[in-house]
Amino acid sequence: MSFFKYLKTITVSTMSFVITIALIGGCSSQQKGEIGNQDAASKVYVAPGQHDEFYSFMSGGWSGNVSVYGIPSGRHLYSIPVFSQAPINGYGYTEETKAMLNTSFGFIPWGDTHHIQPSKTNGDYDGRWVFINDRNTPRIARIDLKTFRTDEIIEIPNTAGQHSSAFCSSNTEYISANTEYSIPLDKPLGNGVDVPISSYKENFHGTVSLIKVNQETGEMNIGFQIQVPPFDYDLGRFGLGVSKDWVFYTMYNTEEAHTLLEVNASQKDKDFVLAINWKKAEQAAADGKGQVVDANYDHNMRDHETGIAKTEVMKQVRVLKPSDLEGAIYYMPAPKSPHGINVSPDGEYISEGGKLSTVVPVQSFSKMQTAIQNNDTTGSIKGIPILKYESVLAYEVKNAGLGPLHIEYDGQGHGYNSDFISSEIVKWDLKTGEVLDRHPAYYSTGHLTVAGGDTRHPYGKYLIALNKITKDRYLPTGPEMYAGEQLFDISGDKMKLLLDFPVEGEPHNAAEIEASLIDSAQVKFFKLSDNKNPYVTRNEHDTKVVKDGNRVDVYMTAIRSHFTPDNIEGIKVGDTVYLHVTNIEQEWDIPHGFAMKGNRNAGMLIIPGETRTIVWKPQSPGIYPFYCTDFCSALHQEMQGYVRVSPANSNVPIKYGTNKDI
Ligand code: RUQ
Ligand code: CUA
Repeated sequence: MSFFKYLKTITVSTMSFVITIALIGGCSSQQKGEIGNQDAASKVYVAPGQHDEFYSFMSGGWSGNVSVYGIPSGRHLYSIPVFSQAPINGYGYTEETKAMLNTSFGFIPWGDTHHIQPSKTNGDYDGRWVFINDRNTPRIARIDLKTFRTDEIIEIPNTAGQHSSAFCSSNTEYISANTEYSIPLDKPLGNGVDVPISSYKENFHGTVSLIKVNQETGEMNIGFQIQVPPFDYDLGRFGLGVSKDWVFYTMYNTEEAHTLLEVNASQKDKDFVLAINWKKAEQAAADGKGQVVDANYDHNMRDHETGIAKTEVMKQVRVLKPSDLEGAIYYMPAPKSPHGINVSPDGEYISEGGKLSTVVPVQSFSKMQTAIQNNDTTGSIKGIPILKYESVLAYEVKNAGLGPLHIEYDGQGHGYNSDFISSEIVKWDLKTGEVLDRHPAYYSTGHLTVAGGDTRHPYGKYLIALNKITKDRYLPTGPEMYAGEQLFDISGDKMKLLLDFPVEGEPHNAAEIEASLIDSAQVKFFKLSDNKNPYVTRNEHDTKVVKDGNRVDVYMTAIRSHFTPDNIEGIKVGDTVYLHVTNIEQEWDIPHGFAMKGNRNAGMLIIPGETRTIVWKPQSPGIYPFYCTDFCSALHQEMQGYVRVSPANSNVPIKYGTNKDI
């Protein structure tokens, strides 16, 4: 059947499925899952004052951030600002955090997050960091789990549509990132970037990037890149256990199409999984293989002393070619246009969601090693040998549903795949591929996440379907609705639907970490004595207003329930005012907010012990009130003040104070 016909068939079947569901309406117990069931309710009930068992970190998709949920309750605990400015606390607006969003393209206040990966030790989560990618502006962020804050963002050069990222190796040695959209590269890697689009085959290239993580500090640096053929590298996973030295990526568009990919990149029957022995690649880079080329990318880090983000402009990167990696890089055929990929807890099975096929192929790592030894190949592409499909295949999961996208494992010998088109979750035996159970999902599941599902020891217990379409699952909110997640109990033979809950943006994937790995290590406030911000004010006696030409620095403190100073005069139109506010509280959960009338900027939230700075350029003379935005005490309303702004040519002197006439 031609692809177009195929597409029509799947569209029609999706439609009729959706229509069927819509017709069944509210009266179907199946559609409502097992929610009405007391037993299901008690499984997700977390009593008031009690805590959830797991943190779920969900990529926020086009929100550019990460959302944190409690599982099993599905309660939204927090959203971590990452690639997008966050008016909720001033991230990306304050002077301390703005540099976090610098890129070689300039300041970019938005991102598209896709894949969350927690740091690991010996293949299990260790609760130190989570990493996440921005697909549009190729960047990777590291979030510290003691503070739930973005501490570092590194841009990835020679890359576009950075989708197969940010995957993490067994001991967090590397985070991996790739090109999905191949692009032309500057000399000496390519022929330059200003080339006709029609010269795709000659001039476009893909890259794989391995980002080295410092084990003490978490700091990321690009270890090396590998230049690969111009296919679309889609998703990836590092091996575990026996395969831990390897990393695997799905890819499509071996047709090398550059237009109407839905048809032109679906011509061939098979695409590939790219398998790289990263240990050997690391050795090749250490031996000086490949070449160090000019590059231009930003590396932003929060300075641990001052708390202020700084940008370092990076100028070089080492790039290897497949010819530098003999015996360390292979293609394994996969059914056309595969999407998700995952590796079983023991590292032996590698399975992909062949989204345009109905089977899930499962490759065997040991068979792959034998095939490599026997040179069991069917040719090569640009120096990358292609292993024989049959030689590396363990089995195909038949009846895996329509449009299999993602796979997870539960550590009890089962695999699970999601189906976008037939909207279901299918459970199978990991040794044989025999289908054991299937359950409808509402609707169109993309990623799946089993608690701890990509580790050596999955917690199992729960599976979350990250659905792309919400339709009628909640009270409608106009034409735009949040995405819907569904929590399944997978502890028994049959999957049981326990709970629906909505999430912000489009969560492409998620990771559940045992709460006990994270909760006891939380930072509750910052020690004022450790605050090395150059504009810190540690007590009210040291507050001041300093004018130097048109620049005014206000050194202010906040404590329940007043600012010092709270009356300021002598500021003129044309001045640039830096409002440095230090929260001098030393107690958990007592932030103060700060907002200035007429400021063309966000407000800010200041955590105890920290200093935050917002810039204000008053536009016209007048009295400008400011106030605390966070209800911090019974006298929170009273936490306010006034700034007098005079005309540019006035001679009102700088005066400031609290509880006195200035
Ligand atoms: S994706 S729905 Cu961006 Cu991970 Cu698969
Ligand atoms: Cu401080 Cu309200």
